[in-house]
Amino acid sequence: AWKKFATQPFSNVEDFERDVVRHVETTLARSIFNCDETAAYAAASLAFRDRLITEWNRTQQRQTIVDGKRVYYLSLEFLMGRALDNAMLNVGLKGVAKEGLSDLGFRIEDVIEQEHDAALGNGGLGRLAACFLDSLASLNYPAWGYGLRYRYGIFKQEIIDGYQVEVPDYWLDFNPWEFPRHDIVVDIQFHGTTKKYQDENGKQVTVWEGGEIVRAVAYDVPIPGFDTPSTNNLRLWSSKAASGEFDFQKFNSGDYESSVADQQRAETISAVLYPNDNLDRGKELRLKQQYFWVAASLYDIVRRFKKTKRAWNQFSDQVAIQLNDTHPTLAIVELQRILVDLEGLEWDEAWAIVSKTFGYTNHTVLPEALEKWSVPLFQSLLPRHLQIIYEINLYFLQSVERKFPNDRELLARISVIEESQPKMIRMAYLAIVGSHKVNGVAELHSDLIRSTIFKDFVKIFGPDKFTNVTNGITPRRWLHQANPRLSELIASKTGGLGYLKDLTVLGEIEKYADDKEFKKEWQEIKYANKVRLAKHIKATTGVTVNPSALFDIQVKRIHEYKRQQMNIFGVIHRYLTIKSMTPEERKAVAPRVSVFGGKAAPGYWMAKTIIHLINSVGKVINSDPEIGDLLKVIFLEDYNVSKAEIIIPASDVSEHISTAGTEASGTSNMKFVLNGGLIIGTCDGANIEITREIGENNIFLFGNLAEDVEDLRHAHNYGEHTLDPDLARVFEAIKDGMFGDAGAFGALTGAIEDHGDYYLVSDDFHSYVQTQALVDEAYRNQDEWLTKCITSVARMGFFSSDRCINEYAESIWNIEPLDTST
Ligand code: 26Q
Repeated sequence: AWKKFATQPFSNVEDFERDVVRHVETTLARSIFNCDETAAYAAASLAFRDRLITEWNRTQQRQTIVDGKRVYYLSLEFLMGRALDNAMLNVGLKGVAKEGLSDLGFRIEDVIEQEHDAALGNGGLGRLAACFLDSLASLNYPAWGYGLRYRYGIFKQEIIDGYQVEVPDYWLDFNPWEFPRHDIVVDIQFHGTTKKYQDENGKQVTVWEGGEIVRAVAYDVPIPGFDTPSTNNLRLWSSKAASGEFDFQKFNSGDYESSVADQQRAETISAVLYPNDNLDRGKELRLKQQYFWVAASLYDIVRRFKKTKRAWNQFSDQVAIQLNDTHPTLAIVELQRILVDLEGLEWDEAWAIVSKTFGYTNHTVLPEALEKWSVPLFQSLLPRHLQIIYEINLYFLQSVERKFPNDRELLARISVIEESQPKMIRMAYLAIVGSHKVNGVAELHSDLIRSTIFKDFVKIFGPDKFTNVTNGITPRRWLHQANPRLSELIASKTGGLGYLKDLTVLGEIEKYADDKEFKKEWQEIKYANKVRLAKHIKATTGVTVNPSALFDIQVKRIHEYKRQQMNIFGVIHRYLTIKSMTPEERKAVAPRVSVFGGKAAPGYWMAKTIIHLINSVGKVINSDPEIGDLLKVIFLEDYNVSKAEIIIPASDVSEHISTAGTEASGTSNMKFVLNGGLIIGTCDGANIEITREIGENNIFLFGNLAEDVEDLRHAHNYGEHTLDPDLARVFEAIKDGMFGDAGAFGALTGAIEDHGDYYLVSDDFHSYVQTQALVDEAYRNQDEWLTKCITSVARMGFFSSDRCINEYAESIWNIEPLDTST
């Protein structure tokens, strides 16, 4: 009987409309005569959700029956963006939805716009995790994501009088994409004490007792694959008070207030995403978040494994766990604790299992981003874990001592414990020691970690443990969804949407790189995308920009190493140059719109000053009647995933200009090129591999190389630093008050003039300005420009996150896709 009544999800327009109306009337309890866009969004989402749930359940059943190896992706960040558009496209029913919604009186774009971004991440690392989930599902891998269900995602950015103001992002008001699992709860322990004793067989055992308990509740999010029934699971943990007798007693004895306070303290753990990107601040609550999430996830993973009744030595044949940076490193310690303390395995036996299970991905070489936690903090919060870390370190140091006898300095350098005041735990070292593979995210970055920060470990473990997996992006969201017209054009020349499943098929469009008709269509699409962005700029900033101007875009987190300051100094230089021209000379200037966007960490004062300068410069230039359309400067408020989907397809040129050797990979560089924009960039991160793939005639590279950075910095510190003359003129203009209160920007100029110019802005400035002139020149020849763009897109196949995930699957996880035909 069950089968007969199983849910039949819609697949045509009429059934879709019926589902939407049913959800409006019954699920939302609203009259169809009172159905606005919000309600239409809600009902359409619920209709698609019904479809996803069916396939999601099937996928999970299939995984259980096959009983093969699964991969678990542990990430504190998942920057998902909107789900409805993605679900419609991945399921292949956007056309149906469009027609159905139109019948009901709605434009699908307006309905999609109602959704609040799921912004549970800061930037690159979090968005990478989201692209990986899309690829894992699209490639039918049995995979789960584990994260935290923050009540507040990354803050919303408002620009008030040119300054960044942070507004909380409360996004859970109505979220049809999550399913609370009130039956899946794990109680997580903090603080307390440890005791050692002998059990009945005379074996030494350690128990961890007392302290406080916080309850983790699972919330599941379905992740649909593209053009496949596979629908994977993202499990996010939410914290709440454990309803113990203690609270109950408090409550009954009239201590209501303190019982509520306990509740709030527990809920604080998953309340908010830390808004720092590439910076570690060592806050206790952050460590609590990490352990809470890691312990709940491991309990869940181990429980699933135990159901299969296998022997422990088969654990790593069934389970691969990938650590997205060091944030989940405690998982290594927690699994060792479970196996030794709770399951009674011998230390060595347990350690063999643990170190075969984990893989660790490093995303940064910046010293200020390498996680360290103080030993006293650990002692108080996780006393048993501290003991285990010491023990892991002891065995590790002993093994190194055997291999490299009498090298005390080596031991001090590689110890998981830094002998500082207070002592610190080096999480990256712990992650390396406890993993079977360590990877960087682009070739240069992987080479750098092998030759600098992890050099000693390469000597100890051998080179095979360290590898590279160059990042990728999902072409479903970053081409098909963000740029539907370009996707359609490509599909029309490559035999349909198959290219979205094998991005190397893009190669087939290279034969149109000189095709007049094709180029015309290409140019029209780019122009339409620029018109769309121009409208957005007008609506949000009030500034009118000319869509025929060259759109030059830099959108990413604001950070000194990414050098937005160099970009805005370049804009000022351009402004001064135009101002010094005769009207006749100005006629030859190529019009340009410089677009910036990105959030500064709330405590990162220098980054906030950069935002302030960009806005101050924009205010002056945009209202200068002499300049008109020749130059406009725009700061787009609140850059996020859904805004990226409008911004990226509209670029002619995008800027990826980090100091060489600092940007691990970058992924927006890939998104911009895939959408037919060219890059101005340094020889850093994935720019280098993009150049290799698309050809150096199709990219504007400039600046010093990573291998020269150390010497340049050294020279600066010995006073051999002369300010670039063009940059000096820019600084004079700033100091003259051309952009308002000169004092406000003293820190920015001072960092370069007086404090060693750590990010080499002055060293690279001349080369940057010259290369920008080459961009102007190249853009003048639209015919050649279009050839460059088309050729570049044709050669971007390598940068699909599908390729990237297949590399992880083969070389790190050793997992196979599931057969979805049964
Ligand atoms: C660490 C400790 C305490 C608080 C916060 C953090 C923290 C949070 C986020 C440290 C780092 C991050 C994020 C790092 C990040 O986004 N890295 C980027 O990862 C991308 C994907 O690999 C790369 O493309 C970028 O180059 C890299 O900057």
